[in-house]
Amino acid sequence: MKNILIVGSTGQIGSELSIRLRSIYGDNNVICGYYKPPYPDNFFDLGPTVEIDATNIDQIADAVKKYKIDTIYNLAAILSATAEKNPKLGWSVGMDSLMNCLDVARELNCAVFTPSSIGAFGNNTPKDKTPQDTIQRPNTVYGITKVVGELLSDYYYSRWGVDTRSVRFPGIISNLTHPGGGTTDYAVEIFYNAVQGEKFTCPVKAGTYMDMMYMPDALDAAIQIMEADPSKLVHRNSFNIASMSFDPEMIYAEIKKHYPQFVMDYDVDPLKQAIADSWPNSLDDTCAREEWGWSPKYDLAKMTIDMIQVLKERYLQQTLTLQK
Ligand code: AKB
Repeated sequence: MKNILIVGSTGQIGSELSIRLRSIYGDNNVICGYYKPPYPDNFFDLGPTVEIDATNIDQIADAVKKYKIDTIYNLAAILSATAEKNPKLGWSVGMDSLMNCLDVARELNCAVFTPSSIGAFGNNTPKDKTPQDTIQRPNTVYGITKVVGELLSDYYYSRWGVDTRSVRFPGIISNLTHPGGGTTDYAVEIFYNAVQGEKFTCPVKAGTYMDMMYMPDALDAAIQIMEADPSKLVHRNSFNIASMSFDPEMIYAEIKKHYPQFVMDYDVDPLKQAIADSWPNSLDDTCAREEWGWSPKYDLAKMTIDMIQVLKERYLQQTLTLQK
């Protein structure tokens, strides 16, 4: 990767992936595509940016030509719970951005990363240690866009040789930009409440297991898969990756080790619960480990320590700034 375009660079993944990519490939070689505010305060100072509506193919093509792009990170998406409330929007954002990125990549010779998700599986997929190649019959529009994305990306590779690659992200836990509209968002929000001394009300039941991942590992995955030796890749779109699986009681217990007074109760959101129940408990990521050396660094305990430390420092800084 030399010149990279991120479509959807201000979202949960994009806002941290852009920082990491710029630290590796150079500030001027990573072009951040943005669509709607809010942008971080310093967004326009950190490196090249370009306004891109992912549903507009000309805007993507113009940016690819202007900046001589060789790799596109296609991150535009509407997450699972929001997409269930507005299926048409979920479908059009997911599919239009994908088709546009694939067509531009085919025409202008770029590699494309498009994330898939644990949402690409459904009720009749094996729940535990879900295999790499298995039944994929999701019952959410988000999941359907992810399965179509996997299939179309493989199609563009086998038919036209477009270098498409992908991983199936679990719920991603991050401390910079909030996810918004996902089923796994609770595992991010719980940290913010704990650090601010507030009670947390969990929208999914105790005993609901899902794969989760700390953002630094997710970023490693998104970069390593694009840098992987293509001759070693048996699969492409998309690889199971995993680092931890937990239910609300497990993350609550882990946070309580640091905040013994912290309180969590439940108010189950039927939509999120139904989505979570249809997803795997844990994925088998053997193929990613074997084909491109996937190896996560964070488990639940290590992630909890880091999340709390980062958020605590941030709130302390904010308090000090307000007192000045
Ligand atoms: C969501 O909850 O929708 C996402 C995902 C698992 O893809 N975080």
